Amino acid sequence: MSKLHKDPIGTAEKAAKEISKITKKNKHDVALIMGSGWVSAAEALGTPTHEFAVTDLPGFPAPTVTGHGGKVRSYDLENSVKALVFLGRTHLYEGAGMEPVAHAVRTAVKAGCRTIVLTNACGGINTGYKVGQPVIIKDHISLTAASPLIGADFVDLTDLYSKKLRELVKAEDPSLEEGVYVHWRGPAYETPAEIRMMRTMGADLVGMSTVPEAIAAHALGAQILAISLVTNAAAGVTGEKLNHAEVIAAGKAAADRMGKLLAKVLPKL
Ligand code: 8IG
Repeated sequence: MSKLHKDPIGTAEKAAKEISKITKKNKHDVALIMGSGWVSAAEALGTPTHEFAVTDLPGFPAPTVTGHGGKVRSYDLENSVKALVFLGRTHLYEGAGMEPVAHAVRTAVKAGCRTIVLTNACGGINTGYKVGQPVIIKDHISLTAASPLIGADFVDLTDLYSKKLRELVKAEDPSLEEGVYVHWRGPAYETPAEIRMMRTMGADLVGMSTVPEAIAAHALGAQILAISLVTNAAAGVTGEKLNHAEVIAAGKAAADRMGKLLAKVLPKL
């Protein structure tokens, strides 16, 4: 590894050891990264055995965006499934590069998690979507030209968003649709012309997260489930302007349904 880069996997191993120390659990099974709007959905998982600040672990920057938690919780779910839940995440647009973006999922994999569940709030490009609708991510298009991987790590992304896990979630809730998610660096939202370009490319959803985490976790052997919550119509779809407060409000309104879905699905992953 180039000396320009730190040691991301080593730092994740250190963070995972710290989680074991804090929770007195030698491993966790599944991790959940809760994006904006999803934090209150975590309530449906019951009472965590432990809660601590991400900044108690090595390698995590303090959270910067309103609506994001900066907390980690450990849960003992049904079927003795141990779940690690990160409330909030770091985004590429925060400007610190890919390492902090990928750190939570790398830490989770090093803590033993074989399954990573990524949630986010996003814009709806598909005009059939309604605000407040959850959509399972079936594939992605990366428009950031940035990767969390460094060096000749030619990881296969054919089944990045595990078909098996997608089928399992749809069995729980057959009304759920699947879509293609575009990763946009932000922090500015897209122009209407960019949204038309994305729709032409085959995209249904657009957001500023999830993709680097999915790639980094899959490169370490984890299977991925990703669910988006459509909290606004993408630019130009309705003629309305986009604002962050509306996104937070739409997330809060849907949190109950999301929480119940996650509580049913997590112990089965
Ligand atoms: I919430 O419309 C949310 N996040 N890029 N575009 C992009 N990210 C988003 C959007 C959106 N809404």
